[in-house]
Parts: sequence; structure tokens; C-alpha cells
Amino acid sequence: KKYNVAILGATGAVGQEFLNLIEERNFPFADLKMLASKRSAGKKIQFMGKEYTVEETTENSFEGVDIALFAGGGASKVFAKPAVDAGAVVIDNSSAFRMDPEVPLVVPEVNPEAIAKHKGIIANPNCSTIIMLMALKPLYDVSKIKRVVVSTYQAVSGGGKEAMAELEQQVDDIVNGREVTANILPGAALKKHYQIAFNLIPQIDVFQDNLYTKEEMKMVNETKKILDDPDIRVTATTIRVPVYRSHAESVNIEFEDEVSVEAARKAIDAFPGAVVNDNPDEQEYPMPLFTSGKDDVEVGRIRKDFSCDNALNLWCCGDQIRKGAALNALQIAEYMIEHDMIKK
Ligand code: 2RA
Repeated sequence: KKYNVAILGATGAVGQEFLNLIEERNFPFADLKMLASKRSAGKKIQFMGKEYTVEETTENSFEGVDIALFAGGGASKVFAKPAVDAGAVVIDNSSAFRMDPEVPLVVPEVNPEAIAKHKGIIANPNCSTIIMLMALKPLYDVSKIKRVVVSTYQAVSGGGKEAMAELEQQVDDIVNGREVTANILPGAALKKHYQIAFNLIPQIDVFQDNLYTKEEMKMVNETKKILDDPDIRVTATTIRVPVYRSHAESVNIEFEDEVSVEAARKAIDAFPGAVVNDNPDEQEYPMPLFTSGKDDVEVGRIRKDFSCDNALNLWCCGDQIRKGAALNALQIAEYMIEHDMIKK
């Protein structure tokens, strides 16, 4: 069977990765529609030997579409219902529907059983949540997790193509002695912007009344929903770092029972989509430069937390655009195809 696919946000970093992965994974598509904002309409995209013209997304863009891959952003709220009404299943990378009780929030390796409950929309979790859960889920199956403390080191790709270009431009300006400008990070719509090159910015998304950012609360709330465990205690600090496209995370985990480093390594290595890269004697550990462009989330620096009973520390890295967004969404579609869950 082949499926008619629409990509909403085809010209962005995640949209481009959808196309890379569709080709790389031989995704069974028949028709392919490239949808974007009015600003991008008319652009040409060469893909698998064919030229596509980007169309402006309208409520009528989804006639005959089986699978609508939404790259993220505000358009999701506007076009999810028209797409579902037209008969498409929407896999949405934006945060619009993630906490909606009617919408499954899915990491296919972690909670695939949630997919069947969908009512037309399936939400892709936030990239930093996906990457963390690829390390947490295999450990959760060894011993129930009571508490997670995570600090993230998030690539500029999370801010989109513009943020990646801004990092590159700032480094170039610094190296060439030119004045540095900042207009994108920590967020284009925010009133203040700061240099990211050779700097760290402790803000991703807007601040809430509880002094956490939306990004930090996404990690807290999404983890509870995906693990279906309202009791798990999570606290997060999310930081923007001058790295191109892999997020890195330092995670402290408290379990109900003692989990040895060996048991943790074994469980993670057996978990599809996660690999252990953890050999201190050989200075081997995950680094964002080397997980970029790869599917797997790498986990290392696994060690006991001596300050707390039944606790471990670990370090994990994963490509934010790939497993953190486009790959996870496409794997949801693949799972649905494998289990004949998509009406043709
Ligand atoms: C970020 N997780 O890293 C957010 C959205 N991609 O900016």
C-alpha cells in the first residue's frame, strides 16, 4: 500500500528532515504535498528526481491526504481539524495538542499502545522530552522511577534554521572582528536577544508564573503523560548552547529499588533506538557533534549518585531534528502502517 502524504512546514529544518527520512527509509508514499505559509508558496523543492512546488496551506489542502506530517509551529492549531475532517491522520510536532487528553503523545519505542486511542491527531513530544525518555524508559522497566532531575544543553536547531544561521554568522563575525548582532535567540518574538556564540542562554521559550520556562514545564508534564505516571516527580533546567543540532542532557534518576550501572547499561543497550556509549577508560561518551545526523540516542556517563539511595546519573545526546522531531513522527506513521491503522 502507498499513502498520500502532506508535509506542513516543508521548507523548515524539520520539514527538510521529513523529506530526508522519507527517502532514506523508503517510506511508502504515493502523492506528496509540500505545504507552507504564503511566504514560502511557490518555492521549488527537488525531491527524489521530481520537482515539487510548495503550496500555501489552506483548509482545502488536505483533500485525499492519508497522512499529514505537521513540522510544528502555530499552523497546527489552524489546520489540524480541517486535515482530520478531510480524512487524514495528523502527526503534529507542535505543542498545540500534546496535553489534550483526546490526543496520544507518543514515542513509538516507549508507548506505542497509546497510538490506537487517537481520534485523528497524534502529538509528537518536545524534542528534549523524546531524547530523555529514550534513556529513561528502559530504566523505568527495571525499577519504577520516583524522581528525575534533568539539565539540558539544547542545540540552536531547536530555534529553527534562522537560529542555526545566527550562530554561524556570530562565529564568523567574531573570528573576523566584526560587530556581533543577535535577533533570534532565545526567541525571535521575545523583547531581548543575546549572543549565543561562546555563550549559554538559560531561557528556552517564555517564562511562566512559577519561574520555569514553557520548555522546562513541557519536560515535566509530557514525561508524566508518556509514561502514564502522574506520580513521577520531574524538575528541569533547559539551556540553549552553541551547538548546531544535537541536544545533550544530564539526568539524575531516583528509583524505587537499587539499579546497578551494569543493569542500566544492559537495559539501555537492549532498548531499540538507544545505544550505550560509555567507556571512561577509553574516554568514550556521547557528544552532540557525533550524534548529529544519526537516529539513535546515545547514553553514557552512567554512574551511581552517591548522594542519594537508589539513584543514578547519566548523560545522553540525540539529534534534535531527527529523533527529536522528524524521525519520531515518521516512526509513528510507520507503526500505524505496520499495524494497518491508517484508513485508505
Ligand atoms: C527548542 N524544544 O529546542 C524547543 C523547540 N524545538 O527550541
